Amino acid sequence: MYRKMLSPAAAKVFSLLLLFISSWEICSVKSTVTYDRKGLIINGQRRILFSGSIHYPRSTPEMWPDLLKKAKDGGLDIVDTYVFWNGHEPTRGKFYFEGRYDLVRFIKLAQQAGLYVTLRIGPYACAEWNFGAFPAWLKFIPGMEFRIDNQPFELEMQKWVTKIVDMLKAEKLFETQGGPIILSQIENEFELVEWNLGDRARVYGQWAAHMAIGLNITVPWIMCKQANAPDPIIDTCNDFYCDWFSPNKDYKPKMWTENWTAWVQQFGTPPLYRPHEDLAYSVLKFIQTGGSMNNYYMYHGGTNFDRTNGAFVATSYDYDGVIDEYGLPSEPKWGHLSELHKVIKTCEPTILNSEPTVIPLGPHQEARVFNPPTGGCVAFLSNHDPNLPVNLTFWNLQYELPPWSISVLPDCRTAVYNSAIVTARKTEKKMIPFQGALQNWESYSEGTSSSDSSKTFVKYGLTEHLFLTRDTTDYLWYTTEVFIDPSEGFLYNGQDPLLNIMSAGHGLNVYVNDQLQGLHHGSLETPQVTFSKKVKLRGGVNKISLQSVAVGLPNIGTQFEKWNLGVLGPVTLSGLNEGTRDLAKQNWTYKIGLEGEDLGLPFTGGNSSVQWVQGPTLAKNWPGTWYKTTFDAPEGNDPLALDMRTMSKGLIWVNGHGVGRYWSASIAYGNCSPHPCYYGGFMNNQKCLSGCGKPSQIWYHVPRSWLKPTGNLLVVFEEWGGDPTGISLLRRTI
Ligand SMILES: *[C@@H]1O[C@H](CO)[C@@H](O)[C@H](O)[C@H]1NC(C)=O
Ligand SMILES: *[C@@H]1O[C@H](CO)[C@@H](O)[C@H](O)[C@H]1NC(C)=O
Ligand SMILES: *[C@@H]1O[C@H](CO)[C@@H](O)[C@H](O)[C@H]1NC(C)=O
Ligand SMILES: *[C@@H]1O[C@H](CO)[C@@H](O)[C@H](O)[C@H]1NC(C)=O
Ligand SMILES: CC(=O)N[C@H]1CO[C@H](CO)[C@@H](O)[C@@H]1O
Repeated sequence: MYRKMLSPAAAKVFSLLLLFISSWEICSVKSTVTYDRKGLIINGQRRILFSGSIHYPRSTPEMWPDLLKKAKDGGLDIVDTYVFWNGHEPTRGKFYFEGRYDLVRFIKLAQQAGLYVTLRIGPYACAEWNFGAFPAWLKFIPGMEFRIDNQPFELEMQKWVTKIVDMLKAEKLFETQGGPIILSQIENEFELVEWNLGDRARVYGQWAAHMAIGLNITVPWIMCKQANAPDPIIDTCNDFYCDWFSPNKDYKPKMWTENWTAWVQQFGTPPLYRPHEDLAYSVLKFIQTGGSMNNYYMYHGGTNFDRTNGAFVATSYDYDGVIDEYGLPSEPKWGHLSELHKVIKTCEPTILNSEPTVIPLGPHQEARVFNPPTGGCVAFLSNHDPNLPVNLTFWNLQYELPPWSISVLPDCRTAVYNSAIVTARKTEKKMIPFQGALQNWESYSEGTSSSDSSKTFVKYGLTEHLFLTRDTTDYLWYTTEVFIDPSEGFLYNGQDPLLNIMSAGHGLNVYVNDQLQGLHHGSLETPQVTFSKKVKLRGGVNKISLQSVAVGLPNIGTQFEKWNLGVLGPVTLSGLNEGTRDLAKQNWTYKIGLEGEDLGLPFTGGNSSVQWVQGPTLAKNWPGTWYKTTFDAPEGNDPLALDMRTMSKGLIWVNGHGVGRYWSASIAYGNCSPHPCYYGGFMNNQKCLSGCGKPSQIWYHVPRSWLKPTGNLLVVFEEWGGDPTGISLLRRTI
């Protein structure tokens, strides 16, 4: 836990602050964003600000205006987003700012909705996003080390951050230019890396801060979870509760950049919930202890479309957000927090113009009273007891408080809001099938080795997966030949030889002479895959084919860019007459990606030369199979989803748009046992876990804007084997 620092010499602080403010004033006479210990000061006015995270690529531009309006209507002042470098520069020097990656459009729409913007440029985003938002090519620049004092990294980072800042300045998007951006973040939760890596990390952290300051963005920079953020950067808190937090200087405001509305879901964990009562309690506790900016992470979580999820992260990024994945308000969460925001707004000047007096009212109960000489009186009554309700007497009046709750008295007499008393109406959401399962499926089966394709190449030994794919696909084939002298006989004392394979992750599908030997995968905790099985070989040439599979790149950890993927060995065949043969020491034939990807199946379904089959010959429960069909859009505007529970694992495209990775095989069922709830007063699994022992995710969001009225092309690649005739289209309704 952070301990408040003693304030340094007041004179020094004051002159620093003056310097900071005056440098803004050179740029713009009228609009300013400054701060003091009580809060941000926007155009001269000190504010309590409510903020919510909405990551632009996790929804579609067509959804943005409605999401932003719902955020504004819900009482938010700010929308907060990361900038996703690998979405914008998938190939070095080739930039993409269209569609879901149209950052400027998103920021302008936020302004039109009446919201400010916090832009977390990073460029490290974490965010359960593929590779923490670093482009895969970055890793392969010679001498590269991420997020540490390393010249190649610092050069690329500075180039990128400068490009973004220049773009936003050119569009006049900073508040001081008349735009909505009031805060910008450099780096992201770096403190942890510093503790792990020491001096070189510390040097880089300070370099990043000073590089950012040098960009003259004219609004404050923040660094979350960075107690040593150099002045004038504001260090901010990320946690389930942040009332304990103090910034590193007493003239900086107390701000909470990530108030987790729940927690991320992986393939293999159940959906996680955070009770809205607890969320509201945490926000009030923060504000009554001097907090002035709170950001819900996530306000709208959305979807990890395409292949944008971090390693093993589910495609739904719902996050139990205030607005659900499909863009519908999660009630009563949305309503309960809207009321909180409204009440606090009525108290804003009173809270900002005074320090609270703390009046103990019991062992776990207290009042905090804001009563400035300028007038007004606001009281917060707290019952921090997690289990027992209480009656409190405060200034001669009685108040009943539920356990783990805070009441707001905007006139110090009338309790108009309590964090645990929910008056907003709960709404049930339904998924309604549209015309039952989809019909008229056709199938196309992939080959079972690299030799089935023309786009192969030979290399001696085993090569790292990402080095070859550069993350342009999840799949990489490794194929080699094993010659067994027929004259020796090949029964080896009546025993088949043992094939041993180690893969660094994430998935490994093994074929010997085109016969499937096993479909294996790791997990977030243990991405490595081990295969060890006796296999039947024949006299002469045998073919061993390994399909290595990525399930998103890691987004967190110390130097995660150094983590490898794919079959790196050992690969051995033991129990031969000669003993053990080391297959790592011979030629391998490689093939990047799937044959179906080369044929353009995801985008067009392929041309007339692709031999799709249908009817009784439709392949079912067969690994490495492509499926396609067409469907008409259901009438109306309800959000849509595909129900994938009869399938196992793979990828989905609709009209060429990547719906995402799906994984509904039993191995990706919600395993609740290692996931206790840790939400303060709600140490209770009933409150935040559901769906244990069911697939982590069965519904996959298909944005309306991707559809035409009729003839929409749905393509699915099934890696393990499934039955497409069970796939159905659903409407989500309230
Ligand atoms: C930022 O401002 C300083 C001081 O005015 C100036 O020297 C520097 O060139 C500016 N940098 C940028 C990127 O505008
Ligand atoms: C609080 O007081 C009311 C009215 O006197 C009573 O009905 C209620 O049971 C009391 N609650 C608690 C927790 O003591
Ligand atoms: C391995 O591959 C290289 C390059 O294709 C080739 O020159 C060499 O002859 C191969 N070695 C064997 C043992 O097949
Ligand atoms: C179909 O596509 C393949 C691969 O892209 C190409 O080689 C072939 O010429 C195409 N055939 C027709 C009939 O367009
Ligand atoms: C900055 C950062 O890494 N934030 C992460 C904090 O944890 C949440 C919860 O998983 C992530 O979503 C954030 O990206």
